[in-house]
Amino acid sequence: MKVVITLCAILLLSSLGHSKPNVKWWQEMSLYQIYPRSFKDSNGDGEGDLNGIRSKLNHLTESSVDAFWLSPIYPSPMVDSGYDISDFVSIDKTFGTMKDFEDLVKAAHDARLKIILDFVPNHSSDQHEWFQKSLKSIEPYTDYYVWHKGNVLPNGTVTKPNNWVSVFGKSAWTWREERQAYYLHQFAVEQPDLNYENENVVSEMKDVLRFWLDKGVDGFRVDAIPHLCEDVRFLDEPLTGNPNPDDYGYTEKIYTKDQLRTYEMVREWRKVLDEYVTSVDERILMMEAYTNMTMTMKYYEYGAHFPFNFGLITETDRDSTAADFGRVIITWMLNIWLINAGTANWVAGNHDNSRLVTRYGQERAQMITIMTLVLPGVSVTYNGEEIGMEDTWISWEDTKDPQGCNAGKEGYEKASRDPARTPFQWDNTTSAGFSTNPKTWLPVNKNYVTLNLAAQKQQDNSYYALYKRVSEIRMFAAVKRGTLKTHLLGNNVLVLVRNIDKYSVYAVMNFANEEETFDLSTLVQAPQLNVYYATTNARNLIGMIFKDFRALKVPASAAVIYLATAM
Ligand SMILES: *[C@@H]1O[C@H](CO)[C@@H](O)[C@H](O)[C@H]1NC(C)=O
Ligand SMILES: *[C@@H]1O[C@H](CO)[C@@H](O)[C@H](O)[C@H]1NC(C)=O
Ligand SMILES: *[C@@H]1O[C@H](CO)[C@@H](O)[C@H](O)[C@H]1NC(C)=O
Ligand SMILES: CC(=O)N[C@H]1CO[C@H](CO)[C@@H](O)[C@@H]1O
Ligand SMILES: [Ca+2]
Ligand SMILES: [Ca+2]
Repeated sequence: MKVVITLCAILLLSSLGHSKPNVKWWQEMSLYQIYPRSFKDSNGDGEGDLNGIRSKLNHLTESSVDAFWLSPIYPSPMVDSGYDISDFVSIDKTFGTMKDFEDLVKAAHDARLKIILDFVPNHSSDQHEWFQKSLKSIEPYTDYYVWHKGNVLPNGTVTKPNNWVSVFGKSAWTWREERQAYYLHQFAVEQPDLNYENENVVSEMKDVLRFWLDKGVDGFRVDAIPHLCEDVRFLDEPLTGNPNPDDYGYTEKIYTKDQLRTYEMVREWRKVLDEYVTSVDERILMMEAYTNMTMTMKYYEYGAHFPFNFGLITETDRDSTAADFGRVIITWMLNIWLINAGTANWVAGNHDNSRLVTRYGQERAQMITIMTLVLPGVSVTYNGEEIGMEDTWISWEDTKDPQGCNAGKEGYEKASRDPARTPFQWDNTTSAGFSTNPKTWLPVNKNYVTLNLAAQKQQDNSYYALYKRVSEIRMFAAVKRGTLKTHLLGNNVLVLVRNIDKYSVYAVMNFANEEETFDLSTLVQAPQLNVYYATTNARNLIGMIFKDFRALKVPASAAVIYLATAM
């Protein structure tokens, strides 16, 4: 018999507990990320658009989604798939018109869905009017960006201000003849960094928030926030030992990431959002921050509703053990509990990472989907993960992502994020039902003929069936606002227990390649366990009832969810 090791038991008495019954809409939402270019094309040009999204809102409501966020939909030369914005307050014509956007907001709210936009404050496109005027030193735009004259050597040669490297590789500085100066770009050359030392920039960007809040959006997901402000002494960063000065990993980011002024800006944006709070409504700020735990937690302190929790993405892979997953969960819960901040959230995928099924394999991916849906707080789903879409191989000729292009023909396959950005697979018609056009901006994965939503809706053993069924469990009080305990049974079985009053939900996940027998008798205070859901390898368990908990079995690489009601 396996020994029960309680890794840690955490009472979630913070804002999810029953001490505060009026939980806010965003604290327990199922949040869905839409990558607009690849979701649904309504006019046959091969690119997704706003009317396409509007036509598919029923997919979100059917999937128990509460809110969705849109990757950028603003005018953009599309050097970085819309993260290079040339006008922060309008809609790119590829996606539609402002009227289409207003219609989408209305349709979303009519369907009781919250709509969240991507806010990209670190940089604009080099085609933005501000940058064009800044290039020519036209006031008040002269200092809207981070300009530097460079260093003048004794023989008159001008060199880059310092050794800072762009996230996409190569120097973060580019020279412009017109201005006789270098500008900073922490991302692509075409994405000059805005200068938050300039008060006009600070207030312009607050007005950008107000513009969209006035249109009725429910909040923002803030892009690349750790890179917002830089140290204005412009000193060289220390070297890491990586010998290639073109690699982002060449320097230690002590002057270009996690600066205090960045957090102060977050606090100011929160004040702007709070101008819009009503007794029934609250607009939210979510931070995209790939940084360490301390610096991540600090966003709560400075007014973010929450920073995304990327622990599952950054700390686990297809070889991780049950204990590794347990540790990621506990680390996050412990950290938010320590700062008394409340809302947890779980992100397993997004448009910057390989698809779940590709990264972890089919069976593990399913377990991770279960974890994100059963754990406390917010669950985040990247579009396509609910049907288990896989990475698509993209040729060098078809590559669009600058991170891929910069890596060159030899390196692009490793660097490009395009494989996780291909069109959503709705059905088995032309272009997977994404577009009537057989040619789409990125190719459709050939597996769409069988891997698509319509087909999965008809199979009770499909990825989507799992997503839909497990999402429904989020309505249960135990999952909505119950406590969480995690247990490691032996080396391979992780159990998540959610409990409120006499109701409990047990999610049991077996990470081993063989069947495991485990004992839940010390954990269950109810007369019986009812199997609510089981993944592919354990299908025969669905609907079964167990009264003896001492030697339960879970097949290799399977997960089982049990419900129990104490007497
Ligand atoms: C000036 O000096 C630098 C560094 O020693 C050298 O790389 C560069 O070629 C020189 N330029 C000219 C025009 O001599
Ligand atoms: C986290 O990052 C900050 C800022 O970069 C640094 O000062 C701190 O030492 C780091 N903490 C840990 C635990 O690594
Ligand atoms: C296409 O999908 C429909 C509906 O899901 C299904 O009935 C049909 O058999 C599929 N056709 C092919 C060729 O797979
Ligand atoms: C996940 C995500 O949105 N990542 C974005 C971070 O910011 C850079 C620059 O804007 C984008 O290229 C990434 O896609
Ligand atoms: Ca279109
Ligand atoms: Ca910046």
